[in-house]
Amino acid sequence: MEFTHQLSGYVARVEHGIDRLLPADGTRPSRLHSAMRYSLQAGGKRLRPVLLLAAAELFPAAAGGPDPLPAAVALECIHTYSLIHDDLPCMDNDDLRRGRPTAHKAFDEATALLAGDALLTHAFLLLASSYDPVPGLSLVRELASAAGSQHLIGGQMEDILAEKKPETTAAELEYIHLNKTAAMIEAALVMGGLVARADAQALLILRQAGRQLGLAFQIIDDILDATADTAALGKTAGKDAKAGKATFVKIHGLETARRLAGKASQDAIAEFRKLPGGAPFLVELAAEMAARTH
Ligand code: GRG
Repeated sequence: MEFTHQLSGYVARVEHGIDRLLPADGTRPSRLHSAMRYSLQAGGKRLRPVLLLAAAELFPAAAGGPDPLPAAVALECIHTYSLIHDDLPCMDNDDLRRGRPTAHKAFDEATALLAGDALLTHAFLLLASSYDPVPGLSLVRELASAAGSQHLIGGQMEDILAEKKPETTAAELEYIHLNKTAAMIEAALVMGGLVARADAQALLILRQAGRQLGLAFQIIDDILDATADTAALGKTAGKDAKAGKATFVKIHGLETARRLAGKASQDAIAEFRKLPGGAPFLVELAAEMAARTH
């Protein structure tokens, strides 16, 4: 109960932050700002910003330090841009996201493309205008790295290339998942630590925990794509198998995929326990994630 209460508190802070920190509805160009808000305010689990806020609160400096909320919103802006672009006809060509028509279905392709671009840019505007050079510069570096060509975008590129190949190896799939998915989850925890002036050792623990949690998250996403239905997921289920995509389920089978997800979650939990106070909220979040059904 305590966990659920804390989680809904973090999510409410994120929702409020999104509303406050995005260009206001109705301001020019209103079609673009509506499209940005349409995708960003469509719900979603808010996993990454919640991780950032929870990580920041582990450290005593957080109390008198800068507000982690703009960094949390910046991270969700980047995540949402990546979903908008991923759904475009030139990529996954999907109709449903977060239980609603995708941005290019609700608006049009050009508007969806621009809304994604604008969310990406807005993330860095938020960081640059909300923080002093310390920790602002390190936040910019962390987010740019996680979202850039060697992580999020690089993982997406390799994923697209893998779809065209007859076989994907387990190592190639792990590369895709670590970069397309885990890097942003890793960045969430590290950025929380950076805002709260965590020391180098704590930042390393947050990074390692994020990598394992991100891997677990994506393996579970693969399992859900193969086993859950569209209504429960709020996005098209069974899409990976239909597209012949390499997934943990396809390469390792359902049982092994479940075992690997369990192992990655446990590894993340072991790292969280090394953090100040044993990070009970993050430990429980990792355990809940392992059991998620959507
Ligand atoms: C277009 C640069 C670019 C990248 C796209 C995020 C992404 C990379 C693709 C989306 C497809 C996918 C399965 C990505 C793996 C990460 C993932 C599971 C994203 C969905 O994140 P959730 O489940 O979504 O946290 P919500 O809607 O809850 O925020």
